[in-house]
Amino acid sequence: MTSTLTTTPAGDGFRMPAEFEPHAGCWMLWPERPDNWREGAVRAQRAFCAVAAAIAQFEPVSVGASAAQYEFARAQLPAAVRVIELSSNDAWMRDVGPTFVVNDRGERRGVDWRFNAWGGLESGLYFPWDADDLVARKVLEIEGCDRYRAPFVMEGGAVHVDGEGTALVTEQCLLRGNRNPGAARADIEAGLCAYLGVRTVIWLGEGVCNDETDGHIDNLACFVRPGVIALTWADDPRDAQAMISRDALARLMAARDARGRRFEVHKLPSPGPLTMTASEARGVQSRTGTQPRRAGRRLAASYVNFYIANGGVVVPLLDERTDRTALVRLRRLFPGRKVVGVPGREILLGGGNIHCITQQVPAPARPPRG
Ligand code: KQY
Repeated sequence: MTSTLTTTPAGDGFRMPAEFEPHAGCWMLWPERPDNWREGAVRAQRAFCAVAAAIAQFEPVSVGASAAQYEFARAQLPAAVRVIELSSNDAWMRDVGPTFVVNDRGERRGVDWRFNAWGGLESGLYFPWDADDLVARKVLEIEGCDRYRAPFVMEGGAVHVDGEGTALVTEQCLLRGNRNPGAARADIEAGLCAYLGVRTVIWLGEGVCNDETDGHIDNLACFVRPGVIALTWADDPRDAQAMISRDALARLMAARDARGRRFEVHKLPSPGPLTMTASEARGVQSRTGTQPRRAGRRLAASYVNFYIANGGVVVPLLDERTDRTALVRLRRLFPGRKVVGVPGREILLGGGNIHCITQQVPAPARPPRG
């Protein structure tokens, strides 16, 4: 049986490991809502299958699907992928799944953040979100992990860690006030330190242009290893992304991580700008309570939204003009891993990408001998 703990991970000696540390596996959810995924979600389902298959080359993958979609999902996904009946309101496992934490005695637990669909009734993306808010708890039961129920709203895509005490976040997302009204920067930092076991929080400004999550960090920048960061970059000064990325770079160059290191920052090209076509927008059903999809709207496309697996990196392919450069740079950044590109446009049309639809389960740390 698993328990809900009333202490905090940091207080109990737990920390969130970095994504580049070894994994026991990966969790995803099966997309189906027709008011977010065009054409009844069939194209997104194909894209999710390709992502699951790519990750399954490197580590075990589990996919949660609704009762209505279970049989179809099981038939579409590779046999090596475990499919489990699991309700959710959409398919963003990064944000609704647990954030796993480990200690140095080989124990693993999970943080179950409160979830309000990226902004609640004021500015969230859909209503209701009650099934999403139960996903982390269910995954933790299946994984046999004790649970910390965080007393504040957070999403997994809103934070990256280096596993050595540093967290990376954006002001646009965490200071907007639609997650935790009234919470000041210091309150948020205290929450991240207590629930992720970090000591230093580095604040970037805005996230990627038009990111409907209010600028999640996982679309803008991420750790490649401790002290090394990949940052989405636009050269064209007429592109609004150029100023956002320049500001992020300046902040990163001025920052020090929890161990006092300066950062080495590597730029990944920004695709596009890409926009939603009229036929793509027409394929999404409109529904009261869900944000509408409009033709011509700029998509929050980013190669930084990749997933690091055991021995692999799974990267969204987004634009023929920039895909090759992104892959070449990522291969240089991850010399010990196989970098695999998977078509990402259908996932992007739903508002995120490969990192947003995945959640790693870290391998328990090896307890010290003796
Ligand atoms: O990027 C994410 N982490 C989630 C995107 C949610 C989009 C909902 N339409």
